[in-house]
Amino acid sequence: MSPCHRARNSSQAPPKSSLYPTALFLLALTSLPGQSSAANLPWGMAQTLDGSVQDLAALVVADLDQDGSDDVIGVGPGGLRWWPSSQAGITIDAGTSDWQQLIVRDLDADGDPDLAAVSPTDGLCWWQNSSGDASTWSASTIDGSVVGRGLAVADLNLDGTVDLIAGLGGGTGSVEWWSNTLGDGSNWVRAAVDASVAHSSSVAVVDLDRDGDPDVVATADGSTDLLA
Ligand SMILES: [Ca+2]
Ligand SMILES: [Ca+2]
Ligand SMILES: [Ca+2]
Ligand SMILES: [Ca+2]
Repeated sequence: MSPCHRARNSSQAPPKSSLYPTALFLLALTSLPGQSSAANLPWGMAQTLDGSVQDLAALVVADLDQDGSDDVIGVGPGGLRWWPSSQAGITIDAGTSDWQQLIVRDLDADGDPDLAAVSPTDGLCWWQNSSGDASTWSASTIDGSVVGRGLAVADLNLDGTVDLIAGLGGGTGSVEWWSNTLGDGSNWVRAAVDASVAHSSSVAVVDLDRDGDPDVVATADGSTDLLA
């Protein structure tokens, strides 16, 4: 069992959405749009990339195997998978969890892209691209105690290392971040961005006030405010 998946009691049901298979589609522009309006962009017929995937909660695009072409990576109750261009899906982690959000970034600063995801059940995890070509992965739990819902990545303290920022739900919900103190993903130190934001969900990092440092934008359940 991956360290990113807690032992689940046999009496516990799998995540509800895992009961629903879905498909991964490609919707491609058939020609350059030029001056086309939004209403008449030349979209082709939807092509099924994979018709057998379990419910996907989040998708990202990156050149995961560093072969020069972009790949699709998806996470959901059925696990963590990626689709090299024009190829069948490949499982990175078959462990089931209620994954909500996924990011891709070189978290250990070794030059290849790694992955991190959050789950309300299993917290915050990352997968090290051990071989650099996406053929071998090593999963690690960063913080299994949090009810993870949203996830962003940025060097929040501007020390040159890539950090993770999460929106947390549950009774202790807030916006928190994990400092990648050694820069290689081996040690993460948790701190609050704003502990007063209850039941946070989506988070993003952007220099909103243009003062040269990163700011955090977050949403919270039960609030109509966009927080920064
Ligand atoms: Ca690729
Ligand atoms: Ca890496
Ligand atoms: Ca940092
Ligand atoms: Ca700023």
